Amino acid sequence: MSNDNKKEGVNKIGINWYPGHMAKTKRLISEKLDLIDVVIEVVDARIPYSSRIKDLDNLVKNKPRLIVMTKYDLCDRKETDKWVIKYQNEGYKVLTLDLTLNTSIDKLISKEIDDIMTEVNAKRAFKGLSKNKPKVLIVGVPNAGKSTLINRLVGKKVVNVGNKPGVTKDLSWIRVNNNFELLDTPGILWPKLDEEKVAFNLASFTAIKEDVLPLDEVSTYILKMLYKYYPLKLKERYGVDFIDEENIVEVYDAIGRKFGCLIRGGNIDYDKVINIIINDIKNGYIKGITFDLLNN
Ligand SMILES: Nc1nc2c(ncn2[C@@H]2O[C@H](COP(=O)(O)OP(=O)(O)OP(=O)(O)O)[C@@H](O)[C@H]2O)c(=O)[nH]1
Ligand SMILES: [Mg+2]
Repeated sequence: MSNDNKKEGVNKIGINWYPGHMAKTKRLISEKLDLIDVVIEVVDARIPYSSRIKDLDNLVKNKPRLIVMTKYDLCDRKETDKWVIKYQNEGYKVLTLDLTLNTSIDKLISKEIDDIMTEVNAKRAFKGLSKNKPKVLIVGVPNAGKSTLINRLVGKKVVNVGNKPGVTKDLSWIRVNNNFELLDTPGILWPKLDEEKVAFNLASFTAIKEDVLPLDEVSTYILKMLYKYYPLKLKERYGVDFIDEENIVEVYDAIGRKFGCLIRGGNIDYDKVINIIINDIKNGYIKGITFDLLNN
């Protein structure tokens, strides 16, 4: 947790977070783009800005787009809803979803796709072309919930899901009730990371592989964000009610003692403390949080 480590950690995120297979996924998506009628951009409702792929317009051009915010059950709805309104004002269609619920989201999505296709088909008819069965591209950062969304739409497990980035490795077509076809894709990020906050937000919500992350930096970031925006949750979970640059080691010590993370000699096992904090966020034990706050 030294300052040197901090600098190195930020660099590490910058260097390692865009593995070659993401470039390949983008190339494959580009090749298939002519077939696509609608793009569903899957966004994590807890980071409604940071989890939007920054160069997506270059990739999917002007294809009609629907933004689906997953994990609505885990976010701070008051804050996330501000982003929904912002994106709607920018002209996007936006849906917020809790994919753990047993509601029939296929009707919701079908309706949005039908709306978009009415326009698409009108243009096709004008050109003398027949109606299309919609082909829908699902894109998003790693771990956003793309494959979960597809399984929910189909009504059974047709693609693998998992609470870590990089679960989907290939592009695959899936048919939904004869209504439309979906293209599941591996999560993608963008090559140049110029916003440090975005990197830490993506890291906090497991869009970046753990083995390339400075985990102590990520857990400290999480603690500071909780202190700044959700102090009651910080207090409730960790018994901590104040954090600044000076007392951060004491904070880790206090959390370590609270959770019994001790090594021989009564010293604190910092790796364990870091794991607890990261897993609390990863597994959604701390709910009602959004780390992108408009006007902040
Ligand atoms: N609580 C909650 N968990 C969700 C929701 N949607 C997805 N998840 C969880 O998020 C994790 C990632 O889901 P995936 O569908 O595998 O994500 P993905 O975007 O396909 O990830 P990659 O294929 O790795 O890019 C899984 O543990 C899901 O159970 C949601 O609305 N609420
Ligand atoms: Mg997937």
